[in-house]
Amino acid sequence: MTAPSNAIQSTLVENRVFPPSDATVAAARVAGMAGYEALCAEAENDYEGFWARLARENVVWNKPFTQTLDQSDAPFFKWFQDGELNASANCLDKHIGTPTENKTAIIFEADGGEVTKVTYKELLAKVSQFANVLKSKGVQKGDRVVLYMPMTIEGVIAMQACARIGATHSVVFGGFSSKALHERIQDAGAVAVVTANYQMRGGKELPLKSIVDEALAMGGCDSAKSVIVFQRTPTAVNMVAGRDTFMHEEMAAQSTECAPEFVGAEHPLFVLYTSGSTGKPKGVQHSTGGYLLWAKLTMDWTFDLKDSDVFWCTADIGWITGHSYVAYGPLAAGATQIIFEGVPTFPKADRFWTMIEKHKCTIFYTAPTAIRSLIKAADSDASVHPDRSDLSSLRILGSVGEPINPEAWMWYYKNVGGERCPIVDTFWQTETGGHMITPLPGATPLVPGSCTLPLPGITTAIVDETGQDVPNGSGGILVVKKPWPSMIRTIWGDPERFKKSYFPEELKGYYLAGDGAVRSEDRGYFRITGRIDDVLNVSGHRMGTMEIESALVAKSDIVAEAAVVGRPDDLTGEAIVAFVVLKGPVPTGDDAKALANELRNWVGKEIGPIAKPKEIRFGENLPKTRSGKIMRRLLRGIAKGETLTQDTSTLENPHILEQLARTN
Ligand code: 6R9
Repeated sequence: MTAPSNAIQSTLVENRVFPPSDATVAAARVAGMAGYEALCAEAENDYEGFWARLARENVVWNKPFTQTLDQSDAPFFKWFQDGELNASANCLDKHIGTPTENKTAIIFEADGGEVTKVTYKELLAKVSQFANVLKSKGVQKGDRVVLYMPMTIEGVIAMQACARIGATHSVVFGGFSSKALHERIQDAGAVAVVTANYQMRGGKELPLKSIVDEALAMGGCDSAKSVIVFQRTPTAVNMVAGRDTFMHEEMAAQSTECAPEFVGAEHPLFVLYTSGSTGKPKGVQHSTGGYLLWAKLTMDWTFDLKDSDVFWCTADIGWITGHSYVAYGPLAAGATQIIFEGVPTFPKADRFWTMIEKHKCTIFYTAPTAIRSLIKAADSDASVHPDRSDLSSLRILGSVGEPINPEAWMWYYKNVGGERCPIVDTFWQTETGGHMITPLPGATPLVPGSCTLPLPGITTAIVDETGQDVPNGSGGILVVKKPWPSMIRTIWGDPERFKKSYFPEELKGYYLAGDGAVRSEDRGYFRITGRIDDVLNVSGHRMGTMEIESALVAKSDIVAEAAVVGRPDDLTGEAIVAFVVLKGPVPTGDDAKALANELRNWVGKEIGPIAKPKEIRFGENLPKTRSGKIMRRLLRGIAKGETLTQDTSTLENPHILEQLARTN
């Protein structure tokens, strides 16, 4: 842990407060601060009773639980342990026989603009068919299935089908490389892989199946016996006899009924890999009961979901936001949701705005990085400005993935929300399963750039390195003091790493989020100041610096050593800067450019395009302490273009700094 840095800096300090309108408060599920405070008080007075009540009211249990929280093996907390349920039954079967059964569950808009809709009843039939396909392949309760899918209804069907038979899914984002995919298939010990022949992105057909073939050919994936391929485009792909089959052919042969497999509340619903501070990605394991409770309840609380809403979360199912607020939360809450394939800038940078108008979206949830790029696009081309679309259907806006700077917040508020829609700036993580700190649209007065206050029952706090609370106004380490139902259960196959990463001894058993934060002196509102570990946030995607460093040094024919740091970036939040020591001489001019390009592409192949460094600098060495530690603090300064005024007294090789700064 290092001292929190103020990673995202803003030129505009916005002190205005935007309280919800009286009408919004009157119509809200959690009405006004009094409503919020009443829930907080309930949690404070009887923590377990509070969660037990919510779990009974929001989750359908096949067998009710009798014990709410088991702390006997902390930090391996267990929630609702003797209860039994099925996540897919909670998202689909629950609505059958109610008016929701014929409601549109998903409005899917493809990259090319084609729209497909499914009702809850139709979705249940498809999920059941695919669940039967998985069973026919021998997939059993507790088995892991890796999904490498595009953003389509079929992606959600595959996730729900796994849940239906009690298999644990592990979705790998379609932008990851074959090597990253291989590592995840192997770590999870997956018995099957579900993929598509291609995915469509910005009018281009990008391969998925051939990447699965490459990953499986790397060896050590013997557990993976079948590959099921969704035919997204007509283009043919190589199919391995006896291993690969087409999703539509398999589904056509199966019944539309499949009884859900009931599992214990702690049964792993999914493992989702995310970047940590070491080179190896962590398989974040989530439960079924506690996770589902929070996915459903935060739909109601944070988004104030009503039956008439059309909800749109733009996240990909490859990330946690796409798990909680595409694949599970909206369905568990009976919402109509939009899913989109492609990018916000194709065919033009007004895709979001035209889709909101066309589908009469009421709740829109996206990432600051998307907003910033659309601001830029609208500034240079008035025809893609949100004012060209009718956005009057919107009533609530959301933000997730990284701190939203006040300028972007104000633009979003004015130009998208018409100064009418509250913005819920939701702070949370892969590990937290769902929202942690966020305004409630009908309660919390908003302050741009602040995620405001924790949800009821969520005990976030800011502490120093010894776990002592710091006063408001002082920055510190963000922790969660008490366990909560949707928290990470363990790191798949590595319980020791789980304990060390999230419950370090010096923090008194608190959950360490890995972010720095500060609370405002007047309201006690939280503002996240950025990661305090070696994790970068590039366009809302988490990337471990060590992961990128490992990829660079894996190019062992030319690279001797590498250090990766983040630098603030107006568009992507943070940008990746790599300092590289080559085995040969330090290159200059065109040689340096060519080598930098080669290394960038190499990293793209090793991890995925999102991990490509924006800038690569070469030096004959890296700044190191006398004990040989790389001084990243200094590298961060150089990456930002700061003049070298920092303390370099512990540095073994101070001249190296000038060299690295000069290549600027
Ligand atoms: C949901 C998600 C988690 C990290 C987290 C923090 C950053 C997410 C944020 C935010 C400030 C917000 N983060 N939401 N920072 N304000 N509203 O993004 O999960 O991919 O695991 O990233 O993202 O740094 O620690 P994940």
